[in-house]
Amino acid sequence: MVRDETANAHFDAVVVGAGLAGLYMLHRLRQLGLRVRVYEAGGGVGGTWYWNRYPGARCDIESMEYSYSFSPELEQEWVWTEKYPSQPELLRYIEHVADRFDLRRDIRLGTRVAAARFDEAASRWVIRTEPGEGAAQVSGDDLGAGAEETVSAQFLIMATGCLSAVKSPEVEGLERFRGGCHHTGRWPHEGVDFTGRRVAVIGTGSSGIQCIPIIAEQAAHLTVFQRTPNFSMPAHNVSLDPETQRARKATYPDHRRLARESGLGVPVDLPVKSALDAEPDERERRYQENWDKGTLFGILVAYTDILIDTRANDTAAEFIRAKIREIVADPDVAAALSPTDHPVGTKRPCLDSGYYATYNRDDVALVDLRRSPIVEITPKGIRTADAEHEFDDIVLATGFDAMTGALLSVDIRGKGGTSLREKWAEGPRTYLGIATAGFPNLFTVTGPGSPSVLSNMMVSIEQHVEWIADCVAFLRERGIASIDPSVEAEDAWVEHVKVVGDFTLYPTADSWYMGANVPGKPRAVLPYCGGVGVYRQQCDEVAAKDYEGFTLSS
Ligand code: NA7
Repeated sequence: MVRDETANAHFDAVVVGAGLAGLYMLHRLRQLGLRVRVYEAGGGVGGTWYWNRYPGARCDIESMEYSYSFSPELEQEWVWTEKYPSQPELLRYIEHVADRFDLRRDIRLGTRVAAARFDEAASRWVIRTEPGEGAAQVSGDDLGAGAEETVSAQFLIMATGCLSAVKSPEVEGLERFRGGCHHTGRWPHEGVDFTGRRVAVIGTGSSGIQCIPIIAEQAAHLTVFQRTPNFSMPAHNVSLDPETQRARKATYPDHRRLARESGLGVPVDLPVKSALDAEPDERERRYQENWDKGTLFGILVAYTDILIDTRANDTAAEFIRAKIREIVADPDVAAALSPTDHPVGTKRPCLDSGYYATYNRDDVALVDLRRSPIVEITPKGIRTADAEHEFDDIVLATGFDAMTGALLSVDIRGKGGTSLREKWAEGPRTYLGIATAGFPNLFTVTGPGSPSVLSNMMVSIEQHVEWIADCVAFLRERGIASIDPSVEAEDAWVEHVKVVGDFTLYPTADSWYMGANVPGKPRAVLPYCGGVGVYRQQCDEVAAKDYEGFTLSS
C-alpha cells in the first residue's frame, strides 16, 4: 500500500492506462487545462492492442465503427485497410492518435500504478508506482520509464481496460514445461515461429479461435485442448475499398449518432418479432443472411427474444450447430465442437476465419477436456486423464480476469483506509459503473456495472470519458473538492444492474461476463445489460441534476 511518503509531484489528474480509454481521457482533460500524468505498465501505448499480438489477433467490430469519433478530422483522414482491423493496424492507428494529439509527453510508459490512497484531509489521491511489465521495451529516450515514485492528484481515473489482467490455466506444472509457452494476451513482440513444431493451444474463446487456423498452417502438428466449445460465425473479412470508405465517411455524423443511441454501440435494424413467431423457413433465411454478412451481433438481434428466452435462443443455436456439422467432416469432432451447455451470446460469441474447417486437416487434433481433463503439464507436454501429449510449444488462450482483475490489481484505499478489494469481496459495487462509494474522486472508465464489453467498446469509452471530463469541469468551475457516490445510489444501481441482467439469459452461462471463469471470483452479471443508448440517457440525467446520487464536498 502507499506508505506515508510525501508526493514528489502533483497533478490535477492521474490516468492509469494508455489504451484507447486512457489516451482520450488525457486529451479531454488537457483540453480543460488540467495537469495530467498517465501511467502505462506496457512498453508502448495501445492497451489491449499493445499486448494481444498473437497470430490472427483482430477486432471483431468493424474498423469504421471501432474508431474514435471525437475528431472529425481524424475520422476523415485515417484510411482503414480491412473491414475488421488486425492488431498491427489498430496499434498503428493508436500510435498515430498519440502523435497527432501530442499525447506522449504526459505518458510514463513501463510504469505500473501499484497503490493509491485517498488522503481525506487534502481530498487528493496519493499514488505509488513501480516498474511495469513493459519497462524493458521502452525505448532509451523515454525518460522516467519504470520509475518508482509517489505523486498526488485530485482525480484518479482508472482506464485499465476490461480484458487486461491475463488468466493462466489453473493446472499443475506449467513452470516445469521445457518448451515455449506463451499467453495470447502477453505475446512476444518478436513473434513466434511455429514452423515444423508440435503445438498445443489451450482455450477456445475468441483468442483461441482466431489463432488456431493460423498456427495450424504453420505448425507440423496442432492439438487444441477445448474445455467448452464456443459459438463462432465467419467474419468474411475483406479489404475495404475506397468507395465503401468514402460513402461511410460522408455520413459519419449520422452513423455515429445512431451508434450512440443503439443498444450495442453499432447501428442495427431493431427486431420487431419473436423468433418463436417466425416460420422455420423465415428464421433460417434470416440467420443465413446474418451468417453471410459476417457480423458479431447480427444473429443475436435477429429477433426480439434471442437473449431473453431459451427456446428462441435455441433456434439460433441450432442454426449454428447445423453449420458446424456441415463444415466439420468428422461427426464426432463436429459434436465436440458444438456448444450445448450455454445459450448463444451468453458467452462472448466469436467471429472467425476458417476456424471449424481447420479441424478437417490431418495435422490438427481436438482433445475434449470434458471427456479427458488436463491432469498436469509435464516437462515434455500435457498429460490428460487418458494420454500424455508431447509438444514443442504451448499457447495459453485462457483469457482474462475480466472487468475487475486490472482494477483490483492496484491496492486502492479509499476513505478510512478501506480497500477496494475488501469492498468488492462479494462482487463489484459501483454507481453507474463509473464510481464507487467511499472512494471519492475515483473514476472507472467502462467499469463493472456499465455496458462496456456488451457493446462496441469505442462507443462506451467515448461516452465515459466525456461524462467524466464534464464532471471534472463542473467540479472545478464550482471549486468542489470531492465527489463521492452515496451508498444508497450505489445500492440502487447494483440492484438495477442485477434486475436487468436477470431478465436476460446471461446468468445461465459460466462466462467471464459472470466472473465464472476465475475460480473463487464472486458470480455476478458484471456488465450492464440495459444497452448503451439507454445507459447514456441515465448518465446524462444524473449529470443534468447536478450529479444526483453523488455527494459533493467543498
Ligand atoms: P475467453 O473467451 O475467456 O476464453 C478462454 C478459453 O480458455 C475458454 O475456452 C476457456 O474455457 C479456456 N480455459 C480457461 N482456463 C482453462 C483451463 N484451466 N483449462 C482449459 N481451458 C481453459 O478468453 P479469450 O482471450 O479467448 O477472449 C477474451 C475476449 O477478448 C473475448 O471474449 C473478446 O471480447 C475479446 P471455459 O470456457 O472457461 O471452459
